[in-house]
Amino acid sequence: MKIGITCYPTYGGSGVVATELGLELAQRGHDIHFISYAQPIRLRGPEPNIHYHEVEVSRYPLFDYPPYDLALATRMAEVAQLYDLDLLHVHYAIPHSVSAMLARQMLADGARKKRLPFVTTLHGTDITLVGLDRSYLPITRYSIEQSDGVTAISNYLRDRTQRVFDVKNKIEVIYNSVNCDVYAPNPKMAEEMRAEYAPDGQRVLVHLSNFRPVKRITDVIEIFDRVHKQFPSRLLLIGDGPDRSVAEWLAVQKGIHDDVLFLGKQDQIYDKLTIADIMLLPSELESFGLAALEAMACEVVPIATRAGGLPEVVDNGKTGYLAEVGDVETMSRYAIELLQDEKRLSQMRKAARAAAMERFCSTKIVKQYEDFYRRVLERSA
Ligand code: GMT
Repeated sequence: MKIGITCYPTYGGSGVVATELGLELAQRGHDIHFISYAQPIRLRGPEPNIHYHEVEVSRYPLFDYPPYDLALATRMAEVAQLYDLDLLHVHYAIPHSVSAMLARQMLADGARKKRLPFVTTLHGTDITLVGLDRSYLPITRYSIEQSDGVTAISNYLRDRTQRVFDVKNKIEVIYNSVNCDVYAPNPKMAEEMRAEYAPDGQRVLVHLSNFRPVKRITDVIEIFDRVHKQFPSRLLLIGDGPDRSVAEWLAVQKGIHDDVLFLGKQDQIYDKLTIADIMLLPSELESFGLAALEAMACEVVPIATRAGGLPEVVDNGKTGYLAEVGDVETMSRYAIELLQDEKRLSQMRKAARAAAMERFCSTKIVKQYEDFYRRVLERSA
């Protein structure tokens, strides 16, 4: 198949999922065309069957708000025509789904009457936060209903979209995935990383996010502070965003700043995961929690909240731990008990990786998308 993929190319789970899916599809012989305003960060150099088409957004002085969605729609239609795409797959509804809808219409009404069905994958905040804004809700609902196929990354997100948006079309759940060959324990890499980040044999906890309020970064610091009192340990904070300074301030207040390493945005995270024991993800809400899955694949045990889709990813007590949002005492207790019990820690690490491989490996999930695309193409023929 010839597939156009649009996503947010910067740091964020939806862009990562879209890019990894594109790479996996390309390896399986499909022709993949990424269409976005910048090259997706996880696109590692030239790859067979992968193409990238940049969307230029005009900065004309009249435009206080440059119309990216229109430039994207135009580029989608051009690329689809030029490379004879079979379908578009857009990740994150706003505004990608609306642009795809316009591109489909332009081509259908054009001289060559080309068909261009599009699939929308919902990732979370496009529904739970942004989509509920009154200025976006009606058009988001409309573009979802107009999609030739809709998927959501968890049952939680599917149910919430149906309930809150009251969309009429079927939403299929296809879980997020992880490349289990890249995200895997790696003793050689671990040695290098340990020398850099935990040279004195400290325990390593890790957190990965965009540091937005929904991630509750101060809870991460609170939990680490309690663990740090019990064990020599380090906290690796990967990512950046609006709550970084409040986290830095709290770490200084608690006198643990030297052991809290702010690594900023990183193109690669699997290397850092090789030395971590525990991933902390105390989010207010996660529609899926890709960070927890990436950790599990690397044999890092997630301690997360019982929020949104996280219980579909983490099996409490088997592949990680779940607690109520804001319950830093319970999450700290889980971390301390686990680090005190090497046997239990080792069992849980293995169980976490086994679950990642069994349920979420990209080689399995990519087949679900291929099957879904085929059904969409058949339906819209
Ligand atoms: O978490 C964010 O704010 C970023 C957002 C995104 O678009 O990257 O993440 C959402 O999509 C990820 C990939 O599907 C999911 O793993 C995250 O759980 C989801 N975030 C939320 O639901 C808050």
